[in-house]
Amino acid sequence: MNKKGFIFDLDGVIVDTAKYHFLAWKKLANDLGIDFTEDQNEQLKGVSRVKSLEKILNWGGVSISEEEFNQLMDKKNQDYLSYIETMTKDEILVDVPKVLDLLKDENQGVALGSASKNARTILKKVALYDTFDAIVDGTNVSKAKPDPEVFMIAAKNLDIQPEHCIVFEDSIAGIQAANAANMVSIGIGEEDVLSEADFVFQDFTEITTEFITQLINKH
Ligand code: B16
Ligand code: MG
Repeated sequence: MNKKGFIFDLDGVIVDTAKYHFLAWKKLANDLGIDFTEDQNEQLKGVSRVKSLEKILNWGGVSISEEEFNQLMDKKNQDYLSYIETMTKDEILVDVPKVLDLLKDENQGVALGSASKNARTILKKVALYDTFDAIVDGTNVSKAKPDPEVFMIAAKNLDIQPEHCIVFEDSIAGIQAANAANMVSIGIGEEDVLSEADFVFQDFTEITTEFITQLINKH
């Protein structure tokens, strides 16, 4: 069968919103008297908003009420939304449109599989909302990556079997989710970090037409 499902993570694969998450989490942490470094931000990649705040509070040894927790989550998201407000298609990562165009030309299924509850807003900002045949994000799932739920729903919405799906991911949790879903996992980033992936590329400039054609024609 040569119609496959190609599922893209958002942050770190299509756009670099990690830098905006960093600014918003850093402000929140510092306001609570907690240090927050770029290394810690790395550990929040692909992690849901709730789990991210839990980790930050844990690192700082701070405990708060449930009400305050919810207020902080809201505040962080308001800050984050103010950063993504000005995003344009110039922020799409290099050569992502090249691969999306190729998949569209080849009539392949193309889906988004992101942990972010803001994914639809971001896709509209960067003018990619209509590119995807299916969009599954943090508002559609009950279990966070590394649970395969987000990618399983994407495959179902594309009407393509999981074993005929290919996932592009920048986080370890996301690669584990793709592997658990029995999909081909393609890591975007550092080889040593994403060693559990079936293939790893630094970015989309390294992904050739031949490679995509092989994935399409694979049994
Ligand atoms: P939000 P992805 C993830 O996006 C980010 O990598 C992660 O840092 C963030 O906490 C998570 O989305 C939730 O985002 O607060 O917007 O719901 O990589 O799965 O596209
Ligand atoms: Mg990501």
